[in-house]
Amino acid sequence: PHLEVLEAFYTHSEINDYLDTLPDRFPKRAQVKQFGWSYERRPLKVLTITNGDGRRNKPVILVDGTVHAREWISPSMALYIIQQLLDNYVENQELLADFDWVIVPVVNADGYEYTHTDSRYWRKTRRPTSNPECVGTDLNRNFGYEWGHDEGSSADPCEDIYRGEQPFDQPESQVLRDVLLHYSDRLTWYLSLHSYGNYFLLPWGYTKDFPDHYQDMMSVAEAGAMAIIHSTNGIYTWGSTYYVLYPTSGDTADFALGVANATVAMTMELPAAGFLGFDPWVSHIDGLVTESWVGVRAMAAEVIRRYPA
Ligand code: 0X9
Ligand code: ZN
Repeated sequence: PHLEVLEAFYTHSEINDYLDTLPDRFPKRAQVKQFGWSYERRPLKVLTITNGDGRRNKPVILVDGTVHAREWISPSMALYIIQQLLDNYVENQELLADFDWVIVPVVNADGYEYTHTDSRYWRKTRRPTSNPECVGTDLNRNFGYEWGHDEGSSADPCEDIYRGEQPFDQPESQVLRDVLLHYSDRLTWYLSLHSYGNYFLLPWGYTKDFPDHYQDMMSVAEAGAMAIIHSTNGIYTWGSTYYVLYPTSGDTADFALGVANATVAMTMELPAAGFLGFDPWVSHIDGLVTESWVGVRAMAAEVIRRYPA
């Protein structure tokens, strides 16, 4: 069945069921692979979208969602991107001519499920820690590039930015690591969907130094921000995570750039909505995802223009 992305928020199993329908509906263009399981044994699925021309090993745009459980607009946005590329292909075919898209709508499956059933503002995973009082690790502090700095992460299992005992000691971060490394020989753009704040955040998170090619990444972010500013009511800020937001160490974007060889690595903080910012109403989804798509599409076009296959 088709998922009405604008009409509801969906659970992890509903999203997985939907992903599984796509290869049947788009046999030449959609492929679903399972890269592993969450701690509570939920299957973690990865969707690959191509234009079906049969050309192999095109450069890749890799998008993930729901690294943080409570950020519900993130999976909705991942699903909206999927539908733009599959159902609205005619309008977006230039985004798939020379690039393949790889989409992981829900990374933190257990945490996301927990926000539906128990605790709406849960952020971390659901794996127990060394402290019997406190559950869960922040996947966005658990990645193995410059992991473990006290600036930008916490060693305390009760904190929301708990980094884990070891890098990649969570099955979900292992899965995303494996996906990133699987495509690391052709990873042009890594985009991690979070909320909230209207930011395009670039590495590094762990240091105030800037990476090589920072200006090129800034140009991509600027293209997204300008497109949104010009054609919607939105407004975005872009720059290094360390300066624009706060220091983070062991996050996915730093790993994508530092280890997985991404040309451009970015965290997109989608807009706030609802009571605490993480909890848009269903009626907000349409405006949020259509505005955000303007930015994502413009950045994809800029990536394709700057880094032609
Ligand atoms: O703190 C985080 O993990 C992210 N913000 S959130 O409010 N969604 O929790 C920001 C991480 C940004 N890091 C990099 N872009 N390197
Ligand atoms: Zn987040």
